[in-house]
Amino acid sequence: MPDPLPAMIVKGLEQGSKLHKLWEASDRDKALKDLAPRIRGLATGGGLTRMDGTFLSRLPKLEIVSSYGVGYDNVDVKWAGERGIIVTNTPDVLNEEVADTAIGLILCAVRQFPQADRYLRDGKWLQKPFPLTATLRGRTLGIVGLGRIGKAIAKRAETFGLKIAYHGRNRQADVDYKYFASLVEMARAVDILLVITPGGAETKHLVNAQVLEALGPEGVLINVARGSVVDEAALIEALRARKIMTAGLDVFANEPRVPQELIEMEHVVLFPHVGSASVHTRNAMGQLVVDNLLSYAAGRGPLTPVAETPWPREKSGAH
Ligand code: NAP
Ligand code: 8YV
Repeated sequence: MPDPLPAMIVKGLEQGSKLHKLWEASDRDKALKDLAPRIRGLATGGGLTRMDGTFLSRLPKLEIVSSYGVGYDNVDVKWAGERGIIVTNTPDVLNEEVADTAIGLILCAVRQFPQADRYLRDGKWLQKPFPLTATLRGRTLGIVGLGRIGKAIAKRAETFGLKIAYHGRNRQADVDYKYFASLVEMARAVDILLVITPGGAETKHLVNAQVLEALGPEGVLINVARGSVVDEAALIEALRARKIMTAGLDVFANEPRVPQELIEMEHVVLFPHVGSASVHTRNAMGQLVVDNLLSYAAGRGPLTPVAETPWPREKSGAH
C-alpha cells in the first residue's frame, strides 16, 4: 500500500495477506527497493503516488493493482495491460450515492441553497427575504456520459420532471432519452449540462469554451466526473462574464487545490469531492478493494477487472 487508505481496507488486507505500508517507511525509496522482489499486489486510490510506468516498473513481480474508486485515471492501464498486470476498480457499489450527490449539486446550484443558508446565518433575513432563484420546472438535463452513474442520475432527474438528453461516443439501444452525437449541439439544447464521464486523456477538456458558450447565459454546468474533463480556465471565464448562469462542481483540475477565482464567486457551488463520501458507500468500495486482492491471491481471479486489463488475461505478461 503506497499511500494511506481507510482503516477497514488496511484491516482486511492485514487479515488475508502480508501488507506493507510504504507510507510508514522512513526511507520510502529504500523500502520500495527492498520489498520489490516480493510485491505481487498493490492497493491504491486517491493518494499521491501515480500508478504510472515509472512507479509500476519498480515492482517486477507485480500481478494486480486494486484501485479504490470507479474512476482509474490515476493508473496507467495501458502500461499494465501490455504487461499482463490486472487493474481492478470499484464499480456499481457507489452508483446511487454519487447520483444522490449529483442531484444535490443540481438543486444547490439552481436553487442556491448554500447561499440561502449563508444568508440566514449572516442575519440578512432580518432585513429582507432571500432573492428568488431559478427553477427546475420545465428544464432539460443533458448528461455527458450516460453510464452506470449517469443512468442512476437520469432515473432520479425524471422523477423531478426534468427532460433528459445525453451525449456519449455511442447511442444506447436500451434508453429512450434523446441522443446527441455532438456535445455542442446538446449544450445548446439543454438548460443543465451534467458531466459524468471517466477522466484521462480521452476526455480532457471535453467541456471547453465553445460548449459553455452553447450552454448560454441561463445555463448550469454540473461536474461530478473529473476536473480534467472541463477546461477550468474557460469555465472561470464563462462564469466571470456570465456566459453561463452558474456551476456546481464536485471535482477540480488540481485537487485539493481549488482556484481562488471560483472560491470568491458567490454564485457557484463547490463540493470537496464528496460524490461517494458516505460511510456506507466508502465501506462497500473498500471491501471491493480487499476482495479483489484476496480473491486473486486465492486463485479465484479478480472480481472487477477494468476493461483494459481483462480476466482471464488476453496476453501473458512480458513484465
Ligand atoms: P461508466 O459506466 O463507464 O460510464 C461512463 C460513460 O462515459 C459511458 O456512458 C461512456 O459512453 C461515456 N464516455 C466515455 N468516454 C467518453 C468520451 N470520450 N466522450 C463522451 N462520453 C464518454 O462509468 P461510471 O461508473 O458511470 O463512472 C463515470 C465516472 O464518474 C468515473 O470514471 C469517475 O471519473 C467519475 N466519478 C466521480 C465520483 C465523484 O466522487 N465525484 C464518484 C464516482 C465516479 P460511451 O462509451 O458511449 O462514450
Ligand atoms: C472517490 C471517485 O472519491 O470512485 C471514484 O472515481 O471519484 C470517488 O468515489 C475516490 O475514488 C476515492 O479515492
